[in-house]
This record gives sequence, C-alpha cells and structure tokens, in this order.
Amino acid sequence: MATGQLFSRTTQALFYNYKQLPVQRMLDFDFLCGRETPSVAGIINPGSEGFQKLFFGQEEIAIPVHAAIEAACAAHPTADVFINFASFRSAAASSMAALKQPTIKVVAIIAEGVPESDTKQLIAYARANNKVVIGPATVGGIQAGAFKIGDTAGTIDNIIQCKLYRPGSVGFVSKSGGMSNEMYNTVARVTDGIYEGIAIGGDVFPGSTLSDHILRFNNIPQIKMMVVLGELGGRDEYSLVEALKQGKVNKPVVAWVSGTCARLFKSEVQFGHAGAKSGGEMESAQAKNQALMDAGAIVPTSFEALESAIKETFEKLIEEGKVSPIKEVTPPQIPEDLSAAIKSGKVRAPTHIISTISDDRGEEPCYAGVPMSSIIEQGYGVGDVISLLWFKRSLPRYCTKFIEICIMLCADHGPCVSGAHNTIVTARAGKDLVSSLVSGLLTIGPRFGGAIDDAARYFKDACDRNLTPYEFVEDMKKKGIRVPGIGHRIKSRDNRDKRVELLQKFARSNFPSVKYMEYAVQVESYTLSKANNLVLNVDGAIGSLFLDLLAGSGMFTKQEIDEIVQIGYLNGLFVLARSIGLIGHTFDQKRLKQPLYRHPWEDVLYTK
Ligand code: Q5B
Repeated sequence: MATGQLFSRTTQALFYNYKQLPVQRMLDFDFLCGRETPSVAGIINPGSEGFQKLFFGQEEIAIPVHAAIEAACAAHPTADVFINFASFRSAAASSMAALKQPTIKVVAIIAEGVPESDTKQLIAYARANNKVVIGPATVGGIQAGAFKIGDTAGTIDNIIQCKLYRPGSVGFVSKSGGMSNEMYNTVARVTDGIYEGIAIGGDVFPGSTLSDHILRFNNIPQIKMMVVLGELGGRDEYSLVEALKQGKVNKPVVAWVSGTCARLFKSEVQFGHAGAKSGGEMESAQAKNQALMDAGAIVPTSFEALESAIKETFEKLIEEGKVSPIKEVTPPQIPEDLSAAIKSGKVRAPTHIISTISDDRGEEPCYAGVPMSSIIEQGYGVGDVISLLWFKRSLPRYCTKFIEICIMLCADHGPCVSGAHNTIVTARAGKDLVSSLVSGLLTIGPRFGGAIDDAARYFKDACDRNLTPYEFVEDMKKKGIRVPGIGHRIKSRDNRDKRVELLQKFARSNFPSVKYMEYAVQVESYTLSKANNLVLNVDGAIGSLFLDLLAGSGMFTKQEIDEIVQIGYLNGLFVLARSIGLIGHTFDQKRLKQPLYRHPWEDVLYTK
C-alpha cells in the first residue's frame, strides 16, 4: 500500500445505505473546515432514487440518491471514496462491487461481523488493484481540516475540542474507533493536533493494517510524528516492528498496545473486538510493546504515560525545529438544528398546526384525553368515539346510542342512490377502493344525504323564532329554497321511510325533549298537504333530532350549539355511515367481477 495522502479538501465520497446522522456529520465537518464542496457527492440506497435534503452549513442542499453503485460512480466520477454503511450481511458484496469500480480508490466498511473469508477476498482484490480498504468494524478515519468518514471523531463539539477542523502534525492509527476519539483529544492536548487519523477496525483481518498506514504517513511531509494504538491479539503490530527494524520509518513513532491487564485474568479473555484476544505469548500486549520498543518505537510504561510520551516527542520535534508553529484558526459556528435548539430551550418556534382532539405522543393514544385502554376496557362504542373526537366530550349513553343508530340506519340505501351508483360505476372502471369510495362520497350534497346540517339550521331558526310551519315553508318558497330535510324520490305519505320512524321512536322514549323534531313533523304535515312525497326524510329527521340531543343533553352551551350548527357537523354522520355501504358496493362489484359500465343509448334522450 504505502504511497501517501488518501484524502484532501476536495475529496468526495459515495455513501452506501443512507443514514441521516453520519452524512449530516460529514457535511457539518466540511462546513467547519471551510470546504467549498460537500464531501458527500452522492448516496446509494439500493432500489430508490431521487434526492436527499441535508444541510451544508445554513444552506439546504439536495444530494442525489442512486439505486445502484455503478450508476452512482458513473454520475460522480471524481468521488473516489466509498463509505459503506451496509449491514454485515451485505457489506462484503457491496464493498467488492465498489472496489471493482475504476473511480473508487478507498472503501471504508463500517459493519461489524463481516465473514472473515469475505474480508480476505476484499483484501486480496484491493491489494492486487492498488486500492485501500479501511475496516471492517471501523468508525473510519479523518484528515483534519479536509475529509471525514461517517461518525469518526463523534460530535461537532468533540471535533472542535480536538481541533480536527484544521491540520496538525500527528499521524494516528489505531485498531479501535472508540479509543481513537479518546486519542484525538489526547493528541490535541499535547501537540499541535492530528493530521490524519485512521481506525483500522477490530477484526482479525483488517482491510489495511497499522503498518500500512504508518508507512503511508511516513511519506506525507506534513506528518512529523506518528502515534499507534494497538491491542492484544493478532500479529499486526509485528509488521510495524519489521518496518521499524528495516529502517522504513524515519519519523518518531509513539506506540502503545492495550490489553496488558489480560494477564490478570486466569483464563484467556476476549475484549470488545473480534481480534482482541491473546492467543499466546507473542500476541500479548506486553510482548508486542516490548517488540515495538526494541525496534525503536517510543513505548511508555503504561497507557496513562502515553500522553506524556507523545508530549515529550512533540516538544523534541519543536526543539529540533522540525515542527513549525501552526496558525490557529477559529472555526465557523455550525447552525444548530431547530429540534435540538428547541429541546435545549434555546429558541422557541411557532407551531404550524394546532390540535385539540387527540394525542399520540404518550404511551398510548388518547381521544379527547381518554386513553385508548380506557376506551376498550370501559366498553366504549363507536358513538362514544365519535362524541370524543367530534364533540370533545363523553356524551350520555342515550346520545351515543342515537349516534350509532344514525350510522347503522344510513350505512346503505341500495345500489340505485346517487352515491352507490357512482361507486359502482367507478369500481367497474377498474379503480381502487379509495377512488371508488370517494367518487360515491362526492355525490353527498344538498340533494343527497348532505341536507342534515341545513335541515338543522333552518328548523332551529324557524322554531326558535316561533314561525308557524306555514310561515316557514312559504317564506322558503318565496326565497326559492327547498326545505332541507323534506322530500324524497321514493318515500311518500303512503310509503313512509322506516328509518325516520325508528329514529323518532328511539328519541321519543330516550330524549328529555323532542321539541325540534315535533316542529319538523308539523312542517311535514304542511308540506304533505302540497305533495305526497314531501315527507320528513332521513336527513330532516337526523337534523331536527340532533338539535334536540344538543339542547336536551345539558352537555352543550347555547353558544356551542350555535357553533356546531353553524360549522356543520351533522352531514358527517351521513358521510361516515354511507362510507360503510360504499365500501361494501366496491367489494361487491369486484367480487362479482363486473365489467366496465356503459350507460345504454336507449336510456338517453338525444335532442338538439
Ligand atoms: N319540492 C330530495 O325531489 C329531493 C321540496 C319541495 C319544498 C322541498 C327534494 C329536495 C331537500 C333536500 C333533502 C335529502 C331532491 C333527501 C337522501 C338520502 C337517501 C336518498 C335515497 C338515501 C327530491 C317536486 C315538487 C316541486 C318542488 C317541490 C321538492 N322538495 N318543496 N321543499 N324540500 N329535498 N335531501 O322528488 O311546485 O312542482 O315545482 O331537494 O332533504 O338523500 O334514498 O334516494 O338514504 O340514500 O326530485 O334517502 O325533495 O322532487 O325536484 O321534482 O320537486 O316538490 O319545488 O314543486 P324530487 P322535484 P313544483 S334524503
């Protein structure tokens, strides 16, 4: 591997298997470093295409999303880093596909648990084709002030604290990603900071090794010293020992192999990483520390002493004039996400929606403050749910029973009514359930099913003003308005609407007062004297009886009743009820496999 820089301030990556947080962290790092272009050129999300909105500083940018690796590489030929956030199941295949792309030079594999045989194939392919694999089981790496892989170095606060927004003089390589965060901090405290840091990952077979990166760092002029953090298990550190012995490294190397405590355990112990277990004396932390020291690395006596070893080495470089003082820069402030700022109480933002009927944020959803479990445990019915969600209160049982009766009685009225007809025609045109349903619902209006609110409005106004039925009907006639709730296409004096009778019967025995309904009946007596079909219809019966429910239940103020009537809640009962029937008609037509409907010519009067 050797050669030098993997990244620069213009390096761009393709991010495989979109994860919002690491991509946003990369872009925040870019902004912090004053990069001109975002470091993520494109996202690959198998099977989906489009754009993903993210922030580059304060500006929102749209990053292209590609369905396949090949397409992404073709669209972004200058992006040479592939950051693979696939699961351990698919990381190997996607990494190999990326390595095979001529534009990709570095592949970072984040997943832990990639089968070792797969990793070996990736390593062999990368070596043969002069490409670099970082990982698996890694957080990635960072070139300070230039480019960062995924979650490397953690939060923006940590990155600022570790001065990773501008290059220092130290090359750092470790197995552990978690420990690399710790070490970025240590290095920043006692030197001028990190130039490049790589976590090679904790697997037994890392895609690139500690010595691969040390030899590479040795070729980067800006790097003046190197820090290595190894761990017990495996023999990776010995290739570094060999390189040191052969004089291939001419910059100071401060090294420590963690895991010296393993000897305190009676049996063999495995630490966090797959590779972090001591197989024998040679793989122990003590043996590797000794070998590194013998080969010329600066090895402290303990991990605690590592910081002072780095400090002393750096100070010596300054004394020797090998490190020139770095020009400190103040990084720009990353705009805080609104959600985070709100959470911490720093800002307040106006909401865009106000809702008072339900809340799904707690452990269980609530309807008007009543938890779902109470609704079920206390045997609430659909009438109770309607009263909670529409009227925001629990109504007495006779009221909710009345609502349920309305729903049941209006659920359907055969296939010939306007709504059902439309639904049937739509279903037969091959449309889906929702289209068929709404095409039927759209017929509900002043003539069909949607006269309940107007019936309530007009009956209330006339009754409250003590108009006689004669005065009321004639007044409406003068204005050219048909009395809502009166008249039916097939129902008449001699063919009464059973639904109206049932509603009236229930109300007479359960409602404290049926004043408005009695008024509607008197209006009906008068209209029937004009024509046989001017009966009180189902809309009129529900409209007048709901006025009695509102006024008689004692649950609503006068003002609330006026508001309900004015807003127009009551057509909702017909809409809700008839949806049941319209859905039924849709299923019926589909079940019967009915063909496209065409109205017969004979049934149309063609005229000029
Ligand atoms: N005339 C319902 O009319 C219908 C009059 C009236 C004074 C009236 C009509 C009307 C008010 C709206 C209403 C709900 C359009 C009905 C429903 C659900 C359903 C449906 C189903 C289901 C019927 C003949 C003569 C004319 C008119 C006069 C008619 N209505 N005068 N007030 N309300 N009602 N809708 O039969 O002198 O000859 O010119 O608009 O409450 O939709 O089953 O089908 O469950 O699905 O077409 O039950 O009444 O009568 O228009 O030929 O009028 O009566 O002025 O007088 P028709 P038209 P004139 S329930």
